This record gives sequence, structure tokens and C-alpha cells, in this order.
Amino acid sequence: MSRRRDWTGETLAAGVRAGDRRALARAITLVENGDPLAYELVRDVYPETGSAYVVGVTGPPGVGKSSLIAALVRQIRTEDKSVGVISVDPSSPFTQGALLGDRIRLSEHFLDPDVFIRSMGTRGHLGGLAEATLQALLVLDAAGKDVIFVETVGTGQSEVEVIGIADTVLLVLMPGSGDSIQALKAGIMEIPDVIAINKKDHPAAKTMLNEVRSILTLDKDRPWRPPIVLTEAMTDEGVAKLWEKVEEHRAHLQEDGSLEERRRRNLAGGVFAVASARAKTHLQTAVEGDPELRRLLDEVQQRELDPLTAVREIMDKVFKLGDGNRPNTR
Ligand SMILES: Nc1nc2c(ncn2[C@@H]2O[C@H](COP(=O)(O)OP(=O)(O)O)[C@@H](O)[C@H]2O)c(=O)[nH]1
Ligand SMILES: [Mg+2]
Repeated sequence: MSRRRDWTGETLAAGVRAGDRRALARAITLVENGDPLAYELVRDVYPETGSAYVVGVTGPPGVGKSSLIAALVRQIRTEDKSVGVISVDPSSPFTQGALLGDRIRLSEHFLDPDVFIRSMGTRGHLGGLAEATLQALLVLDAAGKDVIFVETVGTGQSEVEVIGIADTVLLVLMPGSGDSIQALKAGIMEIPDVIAINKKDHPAAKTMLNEVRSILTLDKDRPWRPPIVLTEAMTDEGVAKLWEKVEEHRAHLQEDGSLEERRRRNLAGGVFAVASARAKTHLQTAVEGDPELRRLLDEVQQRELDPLTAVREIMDKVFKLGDGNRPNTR
């Protein structure tokens, strides 16, 4: 088959439904490029999605997220389930540096037809990372993947949005991830569903475990107490246990009926995140392209116009909001 096979909407949808690698690769490239064909594809297959279990994997760079995903994929393949991995690294969307590392770590799975791995970029994407990831996820879901991992670094609004679509959120830390501990403690970072402390052979791993444990005990009222698992991704130590905990979380959600509720909330959040990102892009483009609106910004800078009046005028003109846009009116 030639590399530059011309896909039509129909052959692409059929290929995706069949889980064909080339179709999946092509579909996700189209997603990344914000191509209309990708939009149509996801619209068509969407009613068939919802069977994949989505695990968000988050945590600071270098803690071993990709390595741990590679190990989890090995574990899951022993159960004969199919897997998709979407790795998102917004700090280097255009360079291959960080992504190359992921490739090497995950490369043992590249020949396995039931594993599909993809690093995501967001070239020219109106709806940003949230949109590209959501669409890619739906493509893999439609392809019948049983489990889909979404990897992202742990901080920043767009990462929070990306991970917000997961059924189970796994936070990966390693000894020395002090910033994450502070963020958890301060409530800046949401409490995840499962925590892995990776690189457990490190002398400070136990200290880390105790710190995380003490933060979690502050919050006794939650129906699910996030389990903490010590892992060593390179040797698979703790990996089976980690997967067991993820599955226990899934069972917990299913038993108390909250999986549907969570998915409803996640999807609503996804729609809102994408709409916000698109609105922002639209706003920026409109202001840049309109000398009158640009002049408002100059007036603000010269203190001739206060910021909120400028906001009102910009919103009126770009979104035609009318009276709903008056600050603090009742
Ligand atoms: N000693 C040790 N090194 C690990 C472990 N897991 C990952 N690493 C190494 O840590 C580095 C970062 O791993 P990577 O999976 O790319 O982290 P990510 O940025 O969180 O995805 C790599 O050099 C890995 O080989 C582990 O359990 N023990
Ligand atoms: Mg990684």
C-alpha cells in the first residue's frame, strides 16, 4: 500500500472502525491539522464510542510516566486487551526531542497490532490541545481500543483540561517531586484517583510515600481514598499492583453508579474547554484584524479608556453580546 494513499471520508471511517493502523495514523494527523475530514470522521463514529476505558496519566516531566505506561501496556497485553496511547507534551509541540524519548520507551509495542501509540502536536489547531486530544481519543475509542492512556505533564490549564476527560486519573510522582506535593497540599492540584511513586529504589521513596499519605489523610470524607503504589517502571515492580488499583477504581465507579455521572461531567467539561479555546482564538484573530479594536487597546495603554470598557466594546463587536455583556448589571 502506498504511503500517500488518498483517504476518503468513507474509507477512513471504515479503516478506523476496523482498527487499521494506517487509518488511525492518518485520522490523528488530520485531527492535529484541524482538517475538516477529521471533524466529519469523529462526527460519524461518535455514536459508537464510549466503550474504551480512559486513563489519564499526569505528573512532572521525568518522573517516568512514559516508562510506566510502557510497563502498564505490557501488563494489559497479558490480559489480551487492546490499548491506545496518546502522549501530549505541550512544552515541545513542534520539536521531536521529548517525544523521541517516549518513542524509544514505548517502541517495544510498535509491532503489536493491538497497541497504537501516538505523540500529539497541535499544529494550527483552533481549539488547542483540549480539542486535538479529545478528537484523537474518540478516534481510538471508535477503533475499539479497550484501554486508552492519555499522558500529559501535570501543570497548566490546558493539561488540566486534557486530563479532565479521563475516567481514572493516575498521578505519577518520584522521590523529590516536592512541587507536586506542595500543589496537592495547597489544593492547586486536584486529588488524583490513583498515585504511583515511581523510582521506588531511590532512598527517599519512603519519605515521599509518607508525605503523600499524610496529605491524603487530611481529606477523609471522600468515597474513594486514592491508593498509593510504589513502582519501578524499568523492572515492572509494582506495575501489576498499579494496574489492579486502576481497575479497582473503575469497579468502584461502576458499582456506585458514578461512572456515567463522571463521564457526563467530563464530556461537558470537554465541550466547554474546546468552546473556550475556540472563542479565545476567535477573539484574538478578530482584535488583531480590526484596526478599531486594536486602537481600543492603545487607548487602554494611554489611560484614555479603562480596561472593562474596552472589554465591553470588544465583546460587543466580536460576539455581538449586547446587554448581557454589561459588567455587574442586575
Ligand atoms: N531508576 C529508574 N529510572 C526510571 C524509572 N522510570 C523511568 N526512569 C527513567 O527516568 C527518565 C524519564 O522517564 P520518562 O518515562 O521519559 O518520564 P516522563 O517524562 O514522566 O514520561 C528516563 O531516563 C527513564 O529511563 C524507574 O522506575 N527507575
Ligand atoms: Mg513522557
